[in-house]
Amino acid sequence: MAAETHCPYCALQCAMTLTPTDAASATVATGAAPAAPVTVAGRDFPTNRGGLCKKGWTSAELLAAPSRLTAPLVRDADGALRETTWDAALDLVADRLRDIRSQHGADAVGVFGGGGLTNEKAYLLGKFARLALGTSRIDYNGRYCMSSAAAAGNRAFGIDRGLPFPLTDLDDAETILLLGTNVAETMPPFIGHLSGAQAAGGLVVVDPRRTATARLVDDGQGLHVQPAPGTDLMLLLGLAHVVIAERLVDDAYVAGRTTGFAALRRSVAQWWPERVQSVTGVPAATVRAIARRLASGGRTYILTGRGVEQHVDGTDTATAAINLALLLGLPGRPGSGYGTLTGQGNGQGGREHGQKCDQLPGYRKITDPAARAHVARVWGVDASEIPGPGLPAIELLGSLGRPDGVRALLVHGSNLVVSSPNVAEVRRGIERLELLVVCDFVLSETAALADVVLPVLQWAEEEGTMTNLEGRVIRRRPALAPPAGARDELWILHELAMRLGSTADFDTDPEAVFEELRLASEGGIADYSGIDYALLDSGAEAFWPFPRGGTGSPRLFAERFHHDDGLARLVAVAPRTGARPAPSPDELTLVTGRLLEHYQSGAQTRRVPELLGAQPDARAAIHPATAARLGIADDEPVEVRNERGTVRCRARLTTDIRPDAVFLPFHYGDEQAANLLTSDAVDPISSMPEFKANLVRVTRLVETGAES
Ligand SMILES: Nc1nc2c(c(=O)[nH]1)N[C@H]1C(S)=C(S)[C@@H](COP(=O)(O)OP(=O)(O)OC[C@H]3O[C@@H](n4cnc5c(=O)[nH]c(N)nc54)[C@H](O)[C@@H]3O)O[C@H]1N2
Ligand SMILES: Nc1nc2c(c(=O)[nH]1)N[C@H]1C(S)=C(S)[C@@H](COP(=O)(O)OP(=O)(O)OC[C@H]3O[C@@H](n4cnc5c(=O)[nH]c(N)nc54)[C@H](O)[C@@H]3O)O[C@H]1N2
Ligand code: SF4
Ligand SMILES: [Mo]
Repeated sequence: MAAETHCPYCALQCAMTLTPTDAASATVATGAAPAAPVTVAGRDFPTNRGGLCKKGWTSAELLAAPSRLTAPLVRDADGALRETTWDAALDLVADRLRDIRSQHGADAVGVFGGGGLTNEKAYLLGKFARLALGTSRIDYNGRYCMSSAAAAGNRAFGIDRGLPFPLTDLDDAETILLLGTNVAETMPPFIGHLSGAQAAGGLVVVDPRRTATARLVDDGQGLHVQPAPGTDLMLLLGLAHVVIAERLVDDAYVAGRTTGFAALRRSVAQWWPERVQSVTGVPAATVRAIARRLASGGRTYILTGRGVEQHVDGTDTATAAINLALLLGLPGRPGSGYGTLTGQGNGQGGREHGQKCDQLPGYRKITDPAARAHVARVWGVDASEIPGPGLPAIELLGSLGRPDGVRALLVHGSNLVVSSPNVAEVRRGIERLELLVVCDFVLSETAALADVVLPVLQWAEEEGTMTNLEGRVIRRRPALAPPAGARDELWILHELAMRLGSTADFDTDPEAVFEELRLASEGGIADYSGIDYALLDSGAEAFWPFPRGGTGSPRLFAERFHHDDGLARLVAVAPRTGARPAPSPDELTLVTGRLLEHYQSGAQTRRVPELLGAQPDARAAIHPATAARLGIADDEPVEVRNERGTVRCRARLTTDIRPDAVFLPFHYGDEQAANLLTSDAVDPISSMPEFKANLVRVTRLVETGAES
């Protein structure tokens, strides 16, 4: 039976139809490597209009890959991972967790979740942590992803829905400012929504690299500006300065729909374009031209991505982008708006239902007595049984194996020893753990370090819901039966909860879990109570907030923002002195990011031959002028290093990068992990680490005995 579902990877959630093949049985006869057991076809859907990227096309390859895990693994006395039965593995995990908890308290057990989990799994994981484990120590990889944009959105609008409008609204835009996002590689079908702005000559791409997205403006279709990495806050302050100085503010909107203008005006007064130029490298005339274009009154959008958000000042930078949008009256104006592009498959839903350390389902605050009382009722417990706020990801990982820290860690949907900042330190923390349990369907670098690995299902084998980058709730549907030895994560949580003696309900049926999530989210900011599987299966659109008996909300902010007074907040922000160390002359700024072919830590895509073949290893992108100065030729091995670590890889010379920067993708493990070099200093508001602007030195790697 063909299944109508969506891609396993990014938040665009391109629609696909999966049709089972008999290839799997055919290959048994021929002895060839197992082929994909389903074929993948793009399906019409507003975000992708039938298109898929390479990752989507090849996504079925992992279903029957030899590297797929199909039995629980437990580490032996001799240190090797060996297959065992589910009962043995689950009994072992429950026994060890009980021991550690009784000796060191419930907070000695930690949980690390992921933005790729379905809503049902994310919700149940949060409940499992709080009730079955009784721990406050849960956080997730969305901390590395959406936390700064979320904090900025909550602060300004009182709500955090990445795109407060359907993606197709962009189609008719005349001007789109893309800040730090490379959608042409990270969400390829997205660029179909940019063609209106391109045709109007109004696509403005802000990226220190000349990316595939930046090249979309090459034929007079807009503008690419290449600021120094980490200087977007100043650029945005400069744009606001020009808007105010040249009287381009939408005065009626600012007066009627916002607060905070006076302080904002003071905060940008000093950021005249010439000063912005001296800090960012963007010519003053360009700053003025962009401001004027944005204010020209046409259909205008400002969109941010990780390039401006994954910084120690990411929240303030996203805030500065929102301030600019508010000055121009964009949010809520038909045909205009501000948004952030959510990244992971369920990066939106995954940040709403309780994986965050300070959060309960429905985007409720765990410190709010009314929120606790509501969720306690749904969970059938006393509110006092729900722990308080835990620790954000970096602090949680920093506490691993420490006397008062986390001694046992359960990981669901993250390859954190590749994707975390300052990852050498994280690896040392993992070694100090008494117990590491990883649920995954491949032996990721993190799973390879575990004491117990529990094999889970893949997207094509499971039921559930995802919430895409538009805040649209969609159905994930199974196309085939899972391998005999793999188990649904809902079942795993249920089994562990039973073994731990929990009296709370841990349903194993996704629809039943969704029904509970509806109740738990009811009345919260992310209210799903009006949505059910039948509605989704009818093909109806379902954007949250979607209250019971109400309708969904494709477009937010038309009438009011979500603060009690209905007004948006203009928040004066300023660069923090010393937020980042200043480079010395022989240092370059390391920019990290993504390649089209690989997804995140690469745990999945490095196991797909076609994708690995296209991008087999990490390449450090260096400007030829810089390379010449350093005596590095194209393709030569180099060392990229700083006080935290060293990456050894090959150089790729390209004029697409600024001469003062070097780019590394973060998709590779071991000594090619870009995160050996990134800092775990965090944004004081969002706890986002500094992924995008770190100082490094690059040298030619002289291998002993090498020919050169
Ligand atoms: N192929 C692929 N697609 C993906 C993913 C993947 O891993 N691979 N991951 C998904 C996820 S989870 C996410 S979050 C999204 C991320 O999607 P994007 O935000 O598009 O991804 P990045 O490549 O991390 O960063 C975007 C750009 O920011 C630029 N940049 C770096 N530093 C700065 C800076 O200081 N200022 C500015 N203005 N730009 C800067 C980089 O050069 C890069 O081109 O992609 C999703 N889609
Ligand atoms: N230097 C640098 N580092 C970064 C970034 C950057 O731009 N630069 N970006 C950051 C961002 S935006 C993100 S989102 C993170 C992501 O980084 P990670 O959290 O490492 O994300 P993935 O590589 O997607 O890891 C997901 C793991 O879970 C498994 N998995 C997939 N689905 C499921 C499921 O349903 N259940 C379970 N149990 N497992 C599943 C996959 O096989 C994989 O091993 O990386 C961050 N790290
Ligand atoms: S753009 Fe994202 S959702 Fe679409 S096919 Fe590619 S990885 Fe999948
Ligand atoms: Mo992300």
